[in-house]
Parts: sequence; structure tokens; C-alpha cells
Amino acid sequence: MAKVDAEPYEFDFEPKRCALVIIDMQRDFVDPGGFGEALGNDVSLLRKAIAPTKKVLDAARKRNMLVIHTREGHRQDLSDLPQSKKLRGKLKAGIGDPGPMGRILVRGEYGHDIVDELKPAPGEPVVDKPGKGAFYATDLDSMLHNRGIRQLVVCGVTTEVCVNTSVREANDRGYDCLVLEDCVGSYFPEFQVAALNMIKAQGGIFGWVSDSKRFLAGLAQA
Ligand code: TIU
Repeated sequence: MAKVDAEPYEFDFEPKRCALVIIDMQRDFVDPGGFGEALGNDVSLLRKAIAPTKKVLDAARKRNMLVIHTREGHRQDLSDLPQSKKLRGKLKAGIGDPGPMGRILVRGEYGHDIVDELKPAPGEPVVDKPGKGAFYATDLDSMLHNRGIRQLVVCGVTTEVCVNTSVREANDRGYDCLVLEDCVGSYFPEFQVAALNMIKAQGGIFGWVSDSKRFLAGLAQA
């Protein structure tokens, strides 16, 4: 059993029953010159999650933990793109339109793929999701269930959008989630703080919050 110092209290987990889930570390959200930056966002706020996430990823691989990567995006023909999502924001260049790194949030495009630093290793499942939550319209729950996974360590972007939505979905499905605060990022510093507080408040209403250092220390001692 591994024990991680966390809020609101210690997170105990068995590495073989726990998966590392890395949410949407895609070039279009995180890399300079991507869609996120084209929208006027400061991507350095997201990029700083890459290095600590890489350390967590390396440690999880060494311990043979299940590692799952997600990507937000849509089919080339956009048949899985709700009209509401297409229209939202009244953007000049929105989902499916040409962007700086290919068609925006379309599967198979360069900008849709995961950043080089966190590239999935052969055999690591990549979940392509059409929504913000990693469980909606995906086979993630089956994959976790079939491997006997009950707990998730969560990294990725953005903290208040896809990370929060996925943690809430996981929580309602009976998974314990540990979110590592230096391995998640938001374009809005105030949302980063609030989104993490929302998870751990009220006795851990959606889960636990810790950081990469405390997670790595706990895993090393298991
Ligand atoms: N992955 C994810 O969070 N998708 C978003 O749309 N995030 C925003 O912050 N917009």
C-alpha cells in the first residue's frame, strides 16, 4: 500500500489498482503557436505542468501502473460534434476550422495530438473524447473496470474544465481521485486555486489534492 500526504487527508492506494490518467496534454492547448495561444491565452501557465507530470509518468511506468492518456477532439467529418459546441463562443476559427497546427480539435491533426514530452508509450491506451469529461461517450470506464482499477491519479489540463469534469464523472462512478496540483494547469490562476479547492473541500467531496513531490515520495515507499 502506498500512502501519499494529501488534502483533506492521506490518500492510500495500491499501485496495481490505481491508474495514472493524463488529461488532454495536447499541443493545441499547451504549446506556443497552438489554438490556446491563438485565443489569447498564456500557455506558460499550462506548460509548467509538463515537467512534474513527466516525473510522475516515469515513476508510474517504472511501477507498472496503468497509464491512460486522453485527448479532446472530434472525428474528421465532425459527426460527433454537437452543434452547441461548434457555435459556442462565436469564434472566427472554431472546432474543425483550420488552425495554426491543423484543423482545430480534429483527430489526426498535429495540434490535436499529445505534446512530445508526454508522448504515450506503446501499449498505453489513448482515450479520444468528444466532451470535456473523460467518461462521456468513451470506453474509459470499461478499461478501468476490466483491469480492476478503483483509484486514479489525475494530471492534465485544464484544471477547471476537463480535469474537473473528469474527476466529477469518476467520483460518481466510484473511483477515488488524487489530483496533483503542480501537474494540472489553468489559463486562469484564480480558477486553478478554486478548482483544486472545490475538489478537496467538504472532506474531499470529489477527491484528494497533493503534488508530484508528495506523490513520488509515497510511491517510492510502497
Ligand atoms: N481539456 C480541456 O480542458 N479543454 C478545454 O476546452 N479547456 C479550456 O480551458 N477551454
